[in-house]
Amino acid sequence: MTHVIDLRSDTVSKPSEEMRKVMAGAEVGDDVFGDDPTVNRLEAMAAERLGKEAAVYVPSGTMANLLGLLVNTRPGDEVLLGDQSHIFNYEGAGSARIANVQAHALRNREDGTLDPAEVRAAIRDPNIHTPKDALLCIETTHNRCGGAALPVEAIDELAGIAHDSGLRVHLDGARIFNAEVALGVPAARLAREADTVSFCLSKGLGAPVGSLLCGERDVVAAARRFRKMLGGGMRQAGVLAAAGIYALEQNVARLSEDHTNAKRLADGLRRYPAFAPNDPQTNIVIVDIVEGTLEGWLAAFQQAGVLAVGFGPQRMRMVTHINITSAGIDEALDRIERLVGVTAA
Ligand code: TLP
Repeated sequence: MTHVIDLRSDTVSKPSEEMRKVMAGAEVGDDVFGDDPTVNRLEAMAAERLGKEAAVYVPSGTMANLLGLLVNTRPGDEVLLGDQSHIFNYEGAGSARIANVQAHALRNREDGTLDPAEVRAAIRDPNIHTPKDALLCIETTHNRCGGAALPVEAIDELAGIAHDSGLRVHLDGARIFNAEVALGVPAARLAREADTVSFCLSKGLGAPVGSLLCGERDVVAAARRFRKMLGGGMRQAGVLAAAGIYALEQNVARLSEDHTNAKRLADGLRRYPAFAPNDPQTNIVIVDIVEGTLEGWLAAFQQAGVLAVGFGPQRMRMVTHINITSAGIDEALDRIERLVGVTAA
C-alpha cells in the first residue's frame, strides 16, 4: 500500500524523534501542586511569547477557549462571536452548557474579520430587559475562513469597540503562530488588545497535546480553578509540556514551509475544473467542489491515499503540517491527477 498523505488537519502530525527524546528526559513534579518545573517553564515562556502576565497549560484548545469564556463572563451574559468561529461551531456548545452564556453570532467576513459596524450595532444598551454583553471573541488564524490571518489593525479595531463598551476580548489564537509567520507580526503584538488569548501546541507546532490560555495574573489564577473543576489539572504533565517547549523553540519559523506547501497544493488543484480552492494565506486549503460530489471525491481521495475532510456541503478542507513535505504535496497532486480523469462525474 502506498503511504497515506494525511491532510485532514495539522492536528494529525506526530512528534519527531527529537521531540520524544526531550519528553522522555523532562524533569517533572505535580502540576496541580504547581511544582512541575517543566510546566512552569512552558507557562512562563507562553506568557512571554503572547505578551501577557501569566499562562495556564491545558489539555486542548477547546478547554482553553472554554476557560476564556468562564473567566471573562458570568452566567447569563451574552458573548459576541463570529458565525464561522470554532467556539460557535465546534466546541459542543460548551459556551451554553458549561459557561451558561448566550452566544450572539455575527457574520464573519471572508477574511475572518467581523464588520465593526455590526459589532457596534450588536452591543446592547444596558436595560432591564437585555442580556449583558460581556465578551467579544475573535479568531486568528481563522479556520473556517481558510486559515485567514486577521490584520492586526482589524483585531485592534474590534477590540477597541468592545473595550469602549465595557466588554472584554478573548482571542482564539489556536494557530496564532501561523498568523505571526504569515504576517511577520509577533504573536504578542497580534494579541496586545486581547484580555485573554488561547493557542495550541498540537496543531502546526507539532506537539502531541496541549494548549495555553494567557492573560492577566489574577485572570489566569481564576482559569486555573476552572481547569481543576473541569478535570484538566494534570499531574506529571511536564512530560507533555516538554514537547510544547520544544515546539515553541524549534517549530515556529518552519511554519512558512507549511504555508508554501498549502499554496502549492491549492495551485495544483486549481488546474482542474472540478475544484475551486481558496488562495491560502497560511496552512489551510478550502476546496469548493464544482463537479461531482463531496462524498465521491473524499472517498476517491481516500482510496488513493490522500486524506481530507468535509467542511460543509460541497466543500473539503486540506491542511498542511510538519509531516508533509513539498514532495508529499506533489505526490498527492499526482494521485489526484490520476483520479480526475476517472472520478469527475
Ligand atoms: N480545530 C480542529 C477541529 O476541531 C475542526 C481542526 O482540525 O482544525 N480553535 C480553533 C480555531 C481550532 O481550529 C481548533 C481545533 C480549536 C480551537 C480546538 O482545539 P482542540 O482540538 O485542541 O480542542
